[in-house]
Order: sequence, then structure tokens, then C-alpha cells
Amino acid sequence: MSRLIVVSNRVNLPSGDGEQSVGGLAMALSAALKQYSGIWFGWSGQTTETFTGELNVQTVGGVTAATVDLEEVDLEEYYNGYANKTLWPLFHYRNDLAAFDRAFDKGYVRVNRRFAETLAPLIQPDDVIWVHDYHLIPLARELRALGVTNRIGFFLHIPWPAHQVMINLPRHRQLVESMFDYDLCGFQTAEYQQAFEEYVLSEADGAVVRPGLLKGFGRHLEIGAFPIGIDAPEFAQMVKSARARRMRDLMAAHTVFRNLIVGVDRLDYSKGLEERFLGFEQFLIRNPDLRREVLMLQIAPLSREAVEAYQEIRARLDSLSGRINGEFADVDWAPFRWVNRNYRRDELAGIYGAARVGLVTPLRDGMNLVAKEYVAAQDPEDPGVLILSRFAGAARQMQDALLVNPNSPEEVADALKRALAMEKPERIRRWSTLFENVQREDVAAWRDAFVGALTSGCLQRRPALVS
Ligand code: GDG
Repeated sequence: MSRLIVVSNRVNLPSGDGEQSVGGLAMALSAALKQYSGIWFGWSGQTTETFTGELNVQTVGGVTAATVDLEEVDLEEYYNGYANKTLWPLFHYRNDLAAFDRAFDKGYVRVNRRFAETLAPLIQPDDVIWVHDYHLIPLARELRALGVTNRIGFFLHIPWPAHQVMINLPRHRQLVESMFDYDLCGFQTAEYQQAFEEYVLSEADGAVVRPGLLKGFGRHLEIGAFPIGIDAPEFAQMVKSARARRMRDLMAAHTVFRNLIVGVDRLDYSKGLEERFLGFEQFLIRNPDLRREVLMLQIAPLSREAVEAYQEIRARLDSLSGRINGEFADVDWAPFRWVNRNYRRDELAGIYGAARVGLVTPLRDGMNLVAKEYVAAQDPEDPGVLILSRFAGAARQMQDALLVNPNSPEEVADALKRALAMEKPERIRRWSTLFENVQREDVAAWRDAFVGALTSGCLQRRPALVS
């Protein structure tokens, strides 16, 4: 293999000093690219009046990035529109929030074409191309139309929804059919892979030829489950860093005789923050004797602020957090801290390390890397307890967490009580299994499994089947 070309909507180069942009995908890709010579291609984050396709190339920390500016209307229709107002809510089972607008659809196709036209001239014959996430589902179709015959893989970082949910999307068949221009499509879990199979079986005259090889739309596609992980060695170093230690000490000093419960999420309705706050409120209502023994800290840096649903959820959370503190706080104590700042990763490692409970309760999540970071940051001799939503992809690998239904405040409250009362031997036993998995199935294992399957895939690009 000569080079790996990674394509994602945004390119976030590593800064190498623990200060990195927020988002699981950015974390995972910068870690993956450190290992391969190649290019990371995507949108610069800047807009211009007219699209020029001019490339900006720079190399930072061993990773070469090639970025392109988009037009304002692209941002509206493709990024804020089809990606974040249509696909994101729908794939997270929030049909009620999904906007279906043909202008978004057109913008999505246009930007995928623009990406393809800008990228195609950079591609050399032996390059392997790895496309990421829901923003770029039809990219392979556009590249193929330009004559690109290289192997192209796609990885979906978010859930693949159930068939009955998927068919709410206008033109769903066209979107899924475009996936058959990839050589390999990867999902976070076997459940999402299965949901994809079910769609193809019912909507595209499909069949499972053998495990991992699907027929549909008269063509073949390799598929697989590749659960993403964190950069475990990097995280282990960060946990030991001076900044992480300082932060851990600071948090410990603020919670003397109290247990810290921590949540860290991008501010997003899929993360179940409202339900989590209600769960914590339930805990306080039902356990008056424990109230003064806890502090809940929720860190939630703002994201996608241009999308109305994100402004609305923020307003609701502001009011809910105010209500909880108003109801329970005393002159010398308040149970809840709600912070919308973005912290450095090494500081986050320190905060996780100081927390007796990691509360990770998304309503739906492709994987959820915070759960894994929390585990990686614990003191092996006195680890905290992870409470994890059953509906996070991570739940499949992390069965030793306390698994909860995030929609039930009572269940969350019960899990908090149980976590806080858990004796050290049980905490160590549960944590050891979780930690072992976080170490083993880390981002390097994910990357190698996907790239391995893409490069050595026994399936050569096949001509359309003759029916
Ligand atoms: C998508 C999928 C999938 C959070 N706050 C701060 C901060 N973060 C970092 C966390 C973590 C990342 O952002 C969030 O990753 P998640 O996986 O939890 O969630 P998404 O951003 O929704 O990611 C998800 C992931 O892609 C990878 O495939 O797991 O299911 O939705 O790394 O630590 N980082 C910094 N400051 C913060 O305040 N520096």
C-alpha cells in the first residue's frame, strides 16, 4: 500500500500539547493517521464567496492535511442542513427533529461532488482511501464517476438505524445504493451492521452471500463491525502528566468528604443530558441522607450552535440545572455544576481521575469514547464506577459497567446509589475487565482492523451482477 488517504468533513490536526478540538472523530483520526504515511483531506472550516477548489496543504505532527474552503450556502445546506438537521437526528432516532428539505439534499450531493473533484487529482494508483461518517456517504459514488478505481472504504461513526426508522428519509434508497460504490463499509457494532443488512435485504433485493459479504442493488459490498477505541498509550501518558495530576488534586480539594460524579459530552440532544439531570434530581429526592455527599459536574462544550435544536436544548438544560440547584442547594453547598467550557484533554483526564462515578448516558451513540476515557483515567487501586447507557455502542464491549436505560430517571438514580455504595473489591473487579478491553480494543486496533480488511479484502471490485 503506498498511502492512506483519510477523508472526513473536518480536518483537525493534532496540536501535540494536549489541547485538541472536541469530538470523537477528530480524536480517533489524528491518532490513526500518525501511523500511516498519507493525507487527511476535508473541509478547512472556512467559507469563501465562490468555491474555487483551491487546496491548502500543511504538515503538523507527522500528519499532512489538505483542506478546501466551502461556500456559505454549502455550510447551510450540506453541513448544518443535510448532515446535522437530517441525517444526525434520524440516525439517532430523533425523527421528530429531522428536517427534510430538498435544498439540503442538493447541497449534500453538491459538496460530495466538490470534495470528489478536489480530491481526485491527488489520488495515486496505489492509494487506499478511507472515508468517514455521515457527511460523506455518497463520496465513493462521486469518485467512481470521475474514474477513481482505487479501493475505497467507509466507516460510519454514528448508529445505523433500524429499517423502519431509515425509511423515513426521502430518497433513502439512493443514499444506501451509493454505499455500494465502496469496497468496504464499517459500522461500530454488530447491531448496526445487522440493521444495515436488514435494510438491504428488504429494500434492495439483497442477500447475505456469506458473513461480511452483502448483495444488494445487483452489486456486492463487504461490510463489518469495527468498534472504535481511544488512543490508549497516549491517554495513559496524559493521565500521568503534571496538568492531569494538578487537575485531579484540585478536584479532590473541592470535593473533600464528597464524591464527584462526572459527565463530559458535547452539548447534543443525543447525549441524554436532560434525562441525566432528571436522574440526578431523582437521586437527590430519594436519598436525602446522601445529598451532601455528592457533587455532580457536567462538562458540555457547545457544539453546532447554528442549528436551532442545539440552541433549544441548551436553554432547557440551563433552566433544569438552575432548578436542581435552586431546589437542593444550601448556603454552603450546591449539588450540581454545569459548565459549558471546553477543557484541555489532559485536564479532562485529571477530572475523570478524581470522579468516583462516570455518568455516560446517551440516548443513542455510535460508540462513545468518553466512557473509555473515564475507565482509562482511573486509579487501578481505587477505581471509580462507570454508569453507561445500554444504547451506547460501547455498552456491547463494556458489560462490566452499570448498564442503564437512560430514559428512566429512576434507573439512573438507582445506579448512582449503587455506584456510590460499591465496595472497593467489586469496583476493582469491574474496572479491571473494562480497562483490559479499553487497552486491547483501542484506536490502533480499530484502525489496523479496518485498513487490514480494506487492503486485503478478498473482494475485488466486481462488475454489476447480471440478474
Ligand atoms: C462521534 C460519535 C463515536 C468532550 N468534551 C471535551 C472534549 N471532549 C471529547 C471527549 C471525547 C470526544 O470529545 C467525544 O467523543 P464521543 O465518542 O463521546 O462522542 P462524539 O463527539 O459524538 O463522536 C460517537 C465517535 O464519533 C468516534 O467514532 O464514539 O458515538 O457520536 O474524546 O473527550 N475534549 C476536550 N475538551 C472538552 O471539553 N479537549
